[in-house]
Amino acid sequence: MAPLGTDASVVATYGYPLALVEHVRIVIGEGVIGGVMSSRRALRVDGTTQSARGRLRYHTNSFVAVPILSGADALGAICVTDRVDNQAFTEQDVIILRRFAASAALAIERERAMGSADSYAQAAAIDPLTGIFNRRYLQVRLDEELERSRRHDIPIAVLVIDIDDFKAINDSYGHLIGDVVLKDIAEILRWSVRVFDVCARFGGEEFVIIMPGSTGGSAARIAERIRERIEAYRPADRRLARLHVTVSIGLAVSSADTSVGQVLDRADQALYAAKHGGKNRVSADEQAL
Ligand code: GH3
Ligand code: MG
Ligand code: MG
Repeated sequence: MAPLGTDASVVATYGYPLALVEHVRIVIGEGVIGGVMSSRRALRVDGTTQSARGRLRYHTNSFVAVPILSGADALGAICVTDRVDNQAFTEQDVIILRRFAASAALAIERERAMGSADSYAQAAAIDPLTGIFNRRYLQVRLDEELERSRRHDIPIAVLVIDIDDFKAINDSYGHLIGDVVLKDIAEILRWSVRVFDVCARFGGEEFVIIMPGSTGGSAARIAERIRERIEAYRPADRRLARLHVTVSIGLAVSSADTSVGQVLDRADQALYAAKHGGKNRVSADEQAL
């Protein structure tokens, strides 16, 4: 894990407060702990020999430091000093500490694996440009929500939101500005919905919002609010003062036997009608209202 020259720090102490040492920077390859981590070898000083690794700060001259090893990596080190009977540490003490270190290595590895599993799961669900959910997550989540809506007999409204003439925005202002607009629109969507609604980037310049428990009427009001907010949106950059962004929105509501594909399809048909009707408007599937 820790190549030469990188830092380690003290994360746990026994017998004195962590606050005394948590700021101490341990450079791998330097000093007692850094040396044990880079050499991957335990160090025992019995008090009769002087450490070759530099000045010590302990009360007694006897101490042991053992590396916490995981394969070829040193994850950390366990260091003990001041034996309670004031005797020097023995080889037997080193053996006992190695057992502790082996258990610690397993625990640290497990924590790390769980931490990275979390971030992989997060990365797999989030669109990196806008920070909202991606299409894959949306489809899984919509399936779960439809299942739940059948069990509890509650409706689900779905909005499909497509930026109008986005290609022209890219062509006039460039792709990077296009990306800024996508991020800002995602942000507007996020603060226009309720906490339990799900916003996702469905692809390109198209977004989907799932609204569990929402009827067609209340979803239509939220859709209209989103449309107005985006029409009123002005980018922070003053060079873009003349940039106007609008969206068209299609709305559908699930019924008892609707599949993910069907409800998205109906919202998409409604979106098509909104585009066809002149853009910058909300259009609802006929079953929604
Ligand atoms: P309409 O009003 O009919 O929706 O027209 P439109 O121009 O918005 O639709 P069209 O599908 O013709 O163009 C979508 C554009 O979105 C084309 C594509 O280059 C752009 N686009 C897709 N993904 C991204 C992206 O991640 N960043 C940027 N900047 N542009 C993107
Ligand atoms: Mg578009
Ligand atoms: Mg589109």
